[in-house]
Parts: sequence; C-alpha cells; structure tokens
Amino acid sequence: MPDKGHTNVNSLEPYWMPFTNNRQFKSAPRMVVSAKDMHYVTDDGRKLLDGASGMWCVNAGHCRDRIVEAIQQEAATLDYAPSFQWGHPKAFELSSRLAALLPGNLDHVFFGNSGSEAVDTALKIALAYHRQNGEATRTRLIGRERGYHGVGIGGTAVGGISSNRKQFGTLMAGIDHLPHTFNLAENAYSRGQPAWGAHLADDLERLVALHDASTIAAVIVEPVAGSTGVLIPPPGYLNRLREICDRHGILLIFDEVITGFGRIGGAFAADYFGVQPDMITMAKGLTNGTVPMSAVGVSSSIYDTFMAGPAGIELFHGYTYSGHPLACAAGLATLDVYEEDGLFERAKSLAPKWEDAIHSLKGLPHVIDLRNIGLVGAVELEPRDGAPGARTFDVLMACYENGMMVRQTGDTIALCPPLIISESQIDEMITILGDAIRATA
Ligand code: PXG
Repeated sequence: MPDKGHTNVNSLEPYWMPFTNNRQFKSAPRMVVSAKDMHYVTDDGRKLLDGASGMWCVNAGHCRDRIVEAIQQEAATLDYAPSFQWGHPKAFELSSRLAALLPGNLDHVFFGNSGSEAVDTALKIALAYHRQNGEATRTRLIGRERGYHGVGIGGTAVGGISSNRKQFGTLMAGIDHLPHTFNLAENAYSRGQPAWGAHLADDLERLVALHDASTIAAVIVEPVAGSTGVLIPPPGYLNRLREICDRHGILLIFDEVITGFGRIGGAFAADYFGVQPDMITMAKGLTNGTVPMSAVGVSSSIYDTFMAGPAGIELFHGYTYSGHPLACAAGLATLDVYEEDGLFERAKSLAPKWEDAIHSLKGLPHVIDLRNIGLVGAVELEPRDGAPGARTFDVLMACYENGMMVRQTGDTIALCPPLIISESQIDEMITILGDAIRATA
C-alpha cells in the first residue's frame, strides 16, 4: 500500500466529523468508549452523567440488556433482508406496534434510517399524495424559521437555520417559512408553554393568501423545536395550524424525531398537545439510539388514496435498509422496555420536579431565560459580544470536566436526560450545570 503519510491507525485526521469544529475537537478530543444506564465512560476512565440522552435518542438509558440481546440474536438469525418486494416478520410486527401507539388514524408506517430520511420521505409522500388526489399543483412546502428537519435536501429546504441553508441555496425552490414563536421579551422564564404567541400561527393564512392554497402541499413543524434551543409552542398555536391546514386542504406534518417516545410526557407530542397531524416523523428514541432507524406514521386516508390508485408500485420511494432486521429487533425491544418501565408516564410524573430544578438556575450569572417541557430543559445565556455560542461552549466544557454531557446550540444549553433519570440525578445535574455557569465568565 502506498504510504499516504497518516498510516497511524489512531490518527484523528481522516475522520471528517459531522457538525463539529474539527480543528478544535482534534486539538482536544472528547472521547467516550462505553456507556451504561445514565452514564458514559470516557477514554480516561471518567464517568459522565448523560444530560443529553446522547443526542436526544437514548430515552431508556444506555445498553439496556433486553435491547442488546434482541440485536445480538437478530444479527445471528437474519442479518439482512431485502426490503423491496420481500418482507420479514419483524418489520410488520414493529409497524403494527407503532400504528397502535400512534395517535388517531396514523395507521401506517414507512421505514427509513435517519430522521433526515423520515423528513424527506414525509415530504415526498405529501407531494405524491396530492398528485394522486388530482391536485398536482400542490407542490409548495412550508417550514418554520429556526426549524430543524435534518440534512436531506428536502429537510434542509424546509429547515429554518440559515447556516445550514446558505451553502445549498439553488436546490431549495418552492419553499416558504412561518415565523418561529420564540420571544424573550414576552415569554422569558415561562414554566412549560409560554403564554404569548399563538397568533403567529395565523401567518399561515398570509402565506396561503400569497401563494394560493392550490399551490401548497404541506406544512412541517417540530411541535417543540429542539435543535435551535428548545422553542416551546404557546397554547393553541398548533391547534390553529391544524385548523388553517384543514380549511385549505394542506397536510400537516409533525416532525417528532426529538419529541417522540415520551420525551415530553406522552408517546408523541401530538398526544400531549391534543393536535392530530396527517403524518409524524420519528427516529432517535424509536430504537433507543441503538440501530439507525426512522419511520413516518401516515394517516389511513393518505395510505388509502395510494392503494386506490393504478395497480403496481404505489410509491416510488424506499431505502436498501428500510425496515432492517436489526433495527426492527431493536425497535420492538425498545417499545417493550418503554412499556414495562412505564417510561412515558415516568417522564410526565418527573416533569414538575424537573421544572423546579431547571428554574432554580434563575439569577445565575448571564442566565437570561429558562425553559422546560416534559424532560427537556433549556438555559439561555447572554451571548458574549461578537462571539455567539462561545459562552455556552465554555459551559459545555466545564460540565464535561465536572462529569456531565450536555448539548449546546447557539447560546442555549439544552438538557434532555434519559427518562430513567432519578430525582437525585436531576439534582446532581443541576448542581454540575450551576457550578459550570458560575465558573464561566
Ligand atoms: N428532525 C428533527 C426534529 C431533528 O431533531 C432530524 C430531523 C434529523 O435526524 P437525523 O437522524 O438525520 O440526524 C433531527 C435531528 C441537537 C441535535 O443537539 C439534534 C438532532 C441531531 C443532532 C443533534 O439538538 N436532531
């Protein structure tokens, strides 16, 4: 083999890390090597309390025996099965379990491997549905500012984070955005849902007036925006979006990649907020983060429209790994664990304690807002002059030094622990975070 100058197998150089400051990371790597329940273990043997469920996905805690065994067994039984024109029983079983868990008439499930794929799948189903329904002019997609819907081209387009969009502009025609609902002046330190802002849903009427309903296929929103700093909807906001979509024949998609599987205290945010979407995207907690898998829950009216079409393949879409056997085995075992441990109810019953804990950080240096819902918390810090995100990165590092992993996004520290967290671990988390904030000028 030619010597390419980095033959040291432990070189950090070849790996181009995703959404990471590669140069910073490689100058001072943070490596984890194992995990169990509420903790990671670092390469220097320290335990880290997991304040982030990895990246919002390990809802049942790490390396749960039942899930590990299910994956091991499946790997030795059916390593792979083709997903086009062939089936295997666990894909049908998991679909049935999910259909039973999903709200209302979301009775059908389409599998992908990542949240990004679920989002692109849902958007493509929306476009194909309207065409199938004789409304082929409905091609416009509406997202929301500060929305995150993954990194596929569709998800990037409907997403509302400018840094994620600016390099990819030409692929994003036929898209518009609602305003986000985040407003510090009106809503700082709200406990749970903030009171102000439901009227912002009415902006959808403005977009309908501008573009005409006959051009609009779907609206996609995260019920609670996660990646851009935990933006919680005001009461009535999601209901209004639903009403306006109904009035104009527009499909409503909830991106529940983060909010699904108990995170905010119901199986899905749609249950928690009592608003029924036409599709729900899910990933992350679907397999407790163990094997990559995502899914779109689809209403029976959408599915039936396709099944009433001409004979043949109804939807020209799918992935080599749709419904992968290992992912299905992991998903089934994960649903068992959620059910047996009562984790969705647990998240709900811990939420008041969690709320008090988050809001106990009020008054610490540079804290300008605290937000919470279910087992999600956010601490908003005043940005340093000319250096957005720098202060929260220092807090992340101080937490890491003191034994905890948190998520940082812009000037927000986000907390979303596994739903198995104990009350004393909530206290521990708040102590470490409070100390980190105090230690960070
Ligand atoms: N939709 C939503 C709402 C998400 O939060 C995706 C789609 C994309 O999923 P994939 O599996 O393609 O990454 C996401 C992903 C964070 C963080 O720290 C959030 C995500 C991913 C990584 C970090 O907020 N969300």
